[in-house]
Amino acid sequence: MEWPRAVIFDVDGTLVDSERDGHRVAFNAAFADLGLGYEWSVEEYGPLLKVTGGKERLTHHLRSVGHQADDLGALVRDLHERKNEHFLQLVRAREIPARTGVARFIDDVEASGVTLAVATTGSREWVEPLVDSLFGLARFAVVVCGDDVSNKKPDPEVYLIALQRLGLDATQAVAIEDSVMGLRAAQGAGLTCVVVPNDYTASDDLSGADLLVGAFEELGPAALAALQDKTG
Ligand code: XBP
Ligand code: MG
Repeated sequence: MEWPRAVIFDVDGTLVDSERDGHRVAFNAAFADLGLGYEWSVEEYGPLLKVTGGKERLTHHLRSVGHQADDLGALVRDLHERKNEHFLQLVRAREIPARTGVARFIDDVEASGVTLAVATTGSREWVEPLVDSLFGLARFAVVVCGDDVSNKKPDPEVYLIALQRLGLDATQAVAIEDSVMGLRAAQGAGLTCVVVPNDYTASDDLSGADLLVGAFEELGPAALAALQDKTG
């Protein structure tokens, strides 16, 4: 397959259905560990996803509720470490599922000789075990995480690093995303971007996507190749 040379996958909401019953549950368990009395419902967590990065999301929430702390940064780091440990327990218990159809799509893309990569805001400490348990980490030539960037999505930095490590320019790869923040990051890096929305992101303004599909079952190597003609 001549084009694309690589497909770069987002993680949360794209490779995995990880937010509603995963990160959100883990954040709530971390709040409970410290007896803070906060609990994010399924409904209120959706808008919070517009703040990318777990630590940034915690900081945003604590400031928005006027939480008084001597050292807010230390509290956020403690909560986020606890959250990631709770999330890793869910990963080990295989409670975080792959999105429907994505494993087959990965198989088909890989069988076409296309290089696989990951570009996520998530923390490496859980990204690697989760991707390994569901798909096999070694299949991904490059894995760039939130730890590796100064600016998280919608900043394009994570995708620019992925392209640099792949040794490709933006015209040679395609990004697969679930959200408007991810779409902006990918297109900000000059990438063609396919969006497969989910329950939390279906209401995002995804009109700028180079291809918008309702499910991974609608996506295959041929659909990707056809994008080259469209985007030139
Ligand atoms: C989604 C995010 C992440 C996760 C939580 O990442 O914004 O912050 O919600 O993970 P993406 P961390 O869609 O780019 O994969 O707490 O590890 O940040
Ligand atoms: Mg995502």
